[in-house]
Amino acid sequence: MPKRSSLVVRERRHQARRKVLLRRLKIGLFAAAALAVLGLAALLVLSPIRAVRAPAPTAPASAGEERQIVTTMAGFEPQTLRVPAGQPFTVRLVNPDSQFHTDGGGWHQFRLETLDVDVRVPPRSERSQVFDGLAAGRYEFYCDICCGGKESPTMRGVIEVTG
Ligand SMILES: [Cu+2]
Repeated sequence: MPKRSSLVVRERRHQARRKVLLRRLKIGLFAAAALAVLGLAALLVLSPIRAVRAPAPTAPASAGEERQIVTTMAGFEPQTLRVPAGQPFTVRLVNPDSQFHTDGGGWHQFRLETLDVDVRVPPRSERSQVFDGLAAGRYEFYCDICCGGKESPTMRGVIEVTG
């Protein structure tokens, strides 16, 4: 009889310990799941902010005089650059458009076929293109990403090089 009761006691202790372990396991699993959900939520909340706040790439090298062209859905501003022949210069392309434009996602392009230049400017960013001294002439550029592409009269321009 005392043997049996000690067996029962041992069995009860065993069960109690198992219950405690099970409860700890449940709490651990719940905590892990809660952390995973919180982490995912934080990622979802922060990722668009991070995208918008993405720092502009470091300023690229520039040479000579710097000329700025603002490129938006309305076109290039200005559409004509006049530079002297044989002088290096830098075109700074500023794109203030947001990525929420349905037409091209806010990207613009600065394409000069004759010089094999193809700069793509992401939304709310700047890019620079350095030109070594050019020979006199007209160098046409266009954007083929938005607004009907290169056939659009506003998404075209020209660099007039005189010497
Ligand atoms: Cu464009």
